[in-house]
Amino acid sequence: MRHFTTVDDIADLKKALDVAFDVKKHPFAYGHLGRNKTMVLIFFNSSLRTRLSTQKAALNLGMNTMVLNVNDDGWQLETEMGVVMDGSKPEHLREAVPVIGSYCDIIGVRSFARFQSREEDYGEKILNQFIEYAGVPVVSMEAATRHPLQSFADLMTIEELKTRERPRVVLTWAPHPRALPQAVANSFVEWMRRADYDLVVTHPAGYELAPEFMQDLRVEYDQEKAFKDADFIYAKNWASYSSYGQILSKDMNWTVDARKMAMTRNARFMHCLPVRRNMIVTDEVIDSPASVVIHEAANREWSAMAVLKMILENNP
Ligand code: AN0
Ligand code: CP
Repeated sequence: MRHFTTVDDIADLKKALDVAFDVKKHPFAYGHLGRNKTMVLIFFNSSLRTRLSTQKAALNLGMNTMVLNVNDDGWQLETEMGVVMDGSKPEHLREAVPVIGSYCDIIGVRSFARFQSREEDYGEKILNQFIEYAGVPVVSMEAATRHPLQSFADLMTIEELKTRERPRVVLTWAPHPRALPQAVANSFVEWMRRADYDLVVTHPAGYELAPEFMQDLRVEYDQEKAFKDADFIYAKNWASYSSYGQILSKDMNWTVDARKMAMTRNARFMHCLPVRRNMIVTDEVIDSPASVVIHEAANREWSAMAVLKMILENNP
């Protein structure tokens, strides 16, 4: 593996999980791998978990880390090719990326969907410029269409907590006051499919995910039906893909509550965080023993460490 941007960069998912559980057990056994190496973490958007867990993972591997919040600390970066740069942005990614690459051995990038154009977001313009011009391995820390470090941690969490071989995993849309990317949901579908779980997706009409992610997966539009027999309820809001970036519903009937959780097979509640309480999920559910959101967030350190370890081993 050189770059990590999707589950497709993982050749053997079972082996990758073994690596993740191994580093979770032995966090400080591989400090030699990153000796005298540096990872730069670039953020175009806010982050709590990704920033801290990825930095911690790099430190566990003996790497030095440098963090740049582009919007607060650096020059504002132009991302469009061929433009006359007479606006507010003094530097182009075309120079910034190879310069950053010259200072480090691995780059982590967080670049959300901007919702200006579906083609631009789904073309992963920013992430692809990093891959093309960095000259070093690039790790997605959530790009416009995917959040693979999150899904990897989600997969670890389900593997640790499942009570049957092929658990029923339900991805449910839930209401949110702002337009959020489809990245977490897209990735979750992609990783759960590779894990061959019994995956059910439920959301209101108009929130269908991109066909390349859904493929032959059927949507259950009745949330209560979807919850029946579920082992895991994975809640997430996303804005519409077809009416790109729009909020079509804030229907609080889709909030995950105790009445709906009671319809499941004693399911665990999952969410990538940050979560809006009493919009996505009620206090009662997120504060109940069924909620595994902290366990799930803690696994972010190990999914990041597994990915960085594999990259260091493959790119000495
Ligand atoms: C982001 C999202 O939905 O993609 C990050 C989640 C990891 N969430 C928010 O911006 C609230
Ligand atoms: N789940 C997640 O990626 O959180 P942050 O946006 O805080 O990094």
